[in-house]
Amino acid sequence: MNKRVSMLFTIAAVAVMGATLFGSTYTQTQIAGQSLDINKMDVDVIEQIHQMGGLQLVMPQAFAETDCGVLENSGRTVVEFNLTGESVELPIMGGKTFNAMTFSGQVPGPTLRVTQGDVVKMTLTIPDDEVTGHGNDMHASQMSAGNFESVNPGETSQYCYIAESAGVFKYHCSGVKLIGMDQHVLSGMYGIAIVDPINGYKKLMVEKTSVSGSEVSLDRQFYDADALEFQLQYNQMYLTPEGNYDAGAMFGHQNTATVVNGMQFGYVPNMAHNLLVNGDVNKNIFVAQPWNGLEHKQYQSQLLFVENDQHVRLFIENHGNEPLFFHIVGEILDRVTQGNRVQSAATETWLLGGSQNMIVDLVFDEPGAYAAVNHDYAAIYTGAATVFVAGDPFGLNPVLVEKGVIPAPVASYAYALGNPSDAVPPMGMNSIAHPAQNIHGLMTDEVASEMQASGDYVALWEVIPVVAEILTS
Ligand SMILES: [Cu+2]
Repeated sequence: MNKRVSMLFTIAAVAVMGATLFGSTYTQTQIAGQSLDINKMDVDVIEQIHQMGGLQLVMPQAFAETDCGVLENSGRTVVEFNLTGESVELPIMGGKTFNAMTFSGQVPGPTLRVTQGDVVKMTLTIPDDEVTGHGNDMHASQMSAGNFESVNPGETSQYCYIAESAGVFKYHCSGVKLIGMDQHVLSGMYGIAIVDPINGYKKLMVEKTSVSGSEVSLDRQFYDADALEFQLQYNQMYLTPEGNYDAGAMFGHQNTATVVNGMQFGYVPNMAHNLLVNGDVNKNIFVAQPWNGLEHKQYQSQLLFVENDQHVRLFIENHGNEPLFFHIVGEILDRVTQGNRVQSAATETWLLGGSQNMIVDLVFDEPGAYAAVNHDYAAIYTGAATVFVAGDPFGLNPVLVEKGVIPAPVASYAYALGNPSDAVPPMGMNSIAHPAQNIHGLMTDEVASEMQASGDYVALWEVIPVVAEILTS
C-alpha cells in the first residue's frame, strides 16, 4: 500500500523553522552548534513571506512501498541494513577533535550494497544516552524523509523499500523532522548505498591506438566487468575552532576542511612508504602527510594500491555543498556512469554537484603514483587529494622478496601492504577481492576494535614496526 502523506508548513511553521533550522537542535554546550541569528539577516524573511501572501511548502509525497510485512513476503531478496545514530568525538587534521554525529560510530556511515530489485529493510536505532533524535533519508528509497520522521533516543524505527534503480545513492540523517539536518549531515551523518545492476556491470572498453609500419590505427582494449573497487565520498566541514558545527560558515560557503571519506589527506603515504622509498621513516615522499605516526592507529594515512592493466571501478558521491571536479592527475577517466547510463568515455574531469554520484571505470596504464583530486584548488589544498599507486613504480619488488616480506614479485603493493578498509566497498556481483584490507577510517576506537576482533582486517599500526624491523635488519 502506498502511503500518501502531505505535510503542509504554514507561516507559523516557517517561523519556527527559521529560528531552529539554522542552528543546533540541542543545547549541550559540549556539542552545541553556532547558530545564525535570524534577526541579524539583511532581509526580513518573515515579512517577505507576508508580502507574497504566505508560503506553503508542500513536501513530496512518498510513493514507494514502505510496509515491511508486504515486502518481506514479496519473493524478493531482503537485505537488512542496521544503523545506530551516535554523537561522538573524532579527530581532525592538526591534532584536535570535533563533535561528530555518526551512523554506527563511523564517518561516512557503513556502505549498503544490494542488487537492483532487492528489498532493503533499514532499521535505525538511537541509544538511550544519545543527545538528540535522528532520521535517515535514503535516496535509493524514493521516499520522502518526512515520511520516516525522527527516531528519539531509546527508540528504534524501520522502513522497507525496493531498490528499483541501479547506481550509487546517498543516504543521510534527516535531522529531527528536518530540523538541524544541515548540522547532522555536515557533522558526519552520511553514507552511500550501491545498487548493482540486476544484469551486472558491463565490460570496459578503453580506446588506444597502435602502429603498424607507418600506419596508426584504433586499438580497442576490452576488460572483463569484474573490477577492483573503491569508494570515495566527498564532503566539506564547517567547524568553529572548538570543533563545533558552524552554521554561519556553512551559510557563507566558508568551509574549514575538505574531506574524502571523512578525512583530509587520508590516503597519502605513511612512515612505511617513507622507509621503503626514501630509506627513512621521517623523510616524507609526499607534500602532505598529516596522519603519519603509529599513534594515529586507524587514522594513520594509507595509500590505495592497484595493478596496472587492471579494471578499477570507483563509486563516487559528492555529499557536500561545493561542486566536485573529479580528476586523476596523469590518468583519463575511461568511462563515467550515472544511474546505470554511460555519460562519458575518455574524459579528463567529471563534474558532480551536491548529492550527485557516479561510477568511474578506468585502467591505470603505467606504473606510477596518481593523485585523485577535486580540481578546485581550494579543495585540493584543504584535503581533497587521494593517492593511488599502480604497479611497482618504486621498484620495490626485489627488496620485498629479498627480505621475505613477499614470496615472489607482486602486481601491486596491496599484496604486501593491503588497502585501507574504508575505501573498499562491500563485495558486489562483479567485485575482485582486495588482497588484504587494513583498518582505516574516521571511526571510533570501539569500531576499530570490533574490526580487529573479526580477524578480517589487518591492524597496520601493529604490522609496520615488524616490517620496518625486517627491512632495516
Ligand atoms: Cu542526525
